[in-house]
Amino acid sequence: MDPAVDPTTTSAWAALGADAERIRATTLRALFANDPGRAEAMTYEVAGICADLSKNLVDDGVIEHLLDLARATGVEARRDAMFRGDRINTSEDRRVLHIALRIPPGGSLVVDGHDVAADVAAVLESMGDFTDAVRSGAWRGVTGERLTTIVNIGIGGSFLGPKMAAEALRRSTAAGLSARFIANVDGADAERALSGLDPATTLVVVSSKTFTTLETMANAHVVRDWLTDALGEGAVARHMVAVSTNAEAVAAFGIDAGSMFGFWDFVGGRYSMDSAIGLSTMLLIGREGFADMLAGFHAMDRHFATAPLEENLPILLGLLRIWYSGFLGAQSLGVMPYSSDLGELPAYLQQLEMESNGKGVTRDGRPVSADTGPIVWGEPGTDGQHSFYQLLHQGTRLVPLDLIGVLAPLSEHHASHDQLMANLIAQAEALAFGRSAEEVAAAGVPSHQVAFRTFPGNRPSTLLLLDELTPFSLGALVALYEHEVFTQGAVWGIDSFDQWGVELGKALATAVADELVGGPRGPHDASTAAAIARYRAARARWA
Ligand code: G6Q
Repeated sequence: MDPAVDPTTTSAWAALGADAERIRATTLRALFANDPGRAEAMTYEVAGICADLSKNLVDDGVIEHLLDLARATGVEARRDAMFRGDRINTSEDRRVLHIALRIPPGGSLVVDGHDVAADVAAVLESMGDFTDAVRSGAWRGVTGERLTTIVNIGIGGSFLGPKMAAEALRRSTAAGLSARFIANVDGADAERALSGLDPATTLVVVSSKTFTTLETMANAHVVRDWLTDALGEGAVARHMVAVSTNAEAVAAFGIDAGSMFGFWDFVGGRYSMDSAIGLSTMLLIGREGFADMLAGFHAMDRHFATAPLEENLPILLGLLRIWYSGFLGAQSLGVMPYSSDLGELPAYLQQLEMESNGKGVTRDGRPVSADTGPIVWGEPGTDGQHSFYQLLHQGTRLVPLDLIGVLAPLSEHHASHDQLMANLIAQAEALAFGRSAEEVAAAGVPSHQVAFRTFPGNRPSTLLLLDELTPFSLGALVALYEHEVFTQGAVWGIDSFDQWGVELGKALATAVADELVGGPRGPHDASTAAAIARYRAARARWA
């Protein structure tokens, strides 16, 4: 394993420390005033996405030293290792090849003498055939009715991507088809998803890489009972399919091998929405739509793999995150899509960023020496403007933002779209440049209110504008985030592809679950023991 370079020991890190002093002493107003070409020079166009980085708290010196940091920590070599199929997920000894999922038809990626792109193409083909059959009505339910509602059962990486895509690609979805999602082991989730549904027209996709995940298996049994109670045992074969890497467990559950769509351990859960985990997406938007989405992913992959560092958008975005957390004290990253259809994007990115880079040891097992991944949060605009934007404009914390907009309207209400985009653009402007006390006073604000109505500005944001929201642009956008996450992890020298912190939860709950229903009690601290006792007492009233 190549040892990770400690980024804080590099000369680039020292130079950035000095840069931070300079940047703290200046303002975005001054940076723009001193450089009329700033906006143009810092705007990048890749795969239908226009990214304006100019409202970030950086100057040329910062960018130069961030790029030096990327070179010193071997970001490009690590990227190349991923694309080659090296086992860069060292703690799990796995390759990291989600990029193989979107190699165009006819392409190949030979790893250890085996063409993984051919495997991917074969699964895509069977997904496509199944999708065509369901959409044409060649595949029907046991009563002979067409299947029009897809229920995806899955959690984490087997849920967040498909859910986000279903909402984002609403306008690319065939009329008459819809999807619902069950993730949480809370029975209310299943109750809500199944409410009003007709089992005879429902297709259930059980999505689980391992096919052992407690929540998913519990929900799969609930839904199987719901189907078979209404339609008989024969319903499973026509109404349930599986997406998994675990053929044995799928068979044991009672789903036929021919109704299973596979993928591989080189695809991490949070990197799997473009694998067979995207079956619900393909059913909604069709095999051609899914191919367009993969083409969008691939376009960004090629950019990431080949563009020089200084023009490489995912690398630049990743380095900006490191700048804010390492040098300007930012704890979080706000992602604000100005599009209701992208409303699930913050939740999707929370997992992608925080499960990938929320790590405290380097890939060779040493404690990290700088803060790692930011806390990611966000809500669609303009909703957020009427609540937490107060803190963003006038609070004491630095919160860098990604503001995301779609140029083409996503509804027939074009006047609303004008308003939506006006809000996006005006917010970015106000956050960056604020309103000085002089400007506020000059606007006629009474002097006793001037302090309260002054906006300091200097609040950084990145403006991401998609030409339109299509399968292609969604793929490109997600790949952009995947690779900026990669960049951060490479600089910090962490393994962005394991998730031991999440694994712990799976083991813990199993032990406590036994105790709640009367099993042997383990030694616990007084607080935990009291919570268990309280629940057992409550349960005695209804069990
Ligand atoms: C993602 C994580 C995690 C995973 C879920 C579901 O990277 O590994 O979110 O996707 O725990 O796992 P299964 O797909 O195996 O059910």
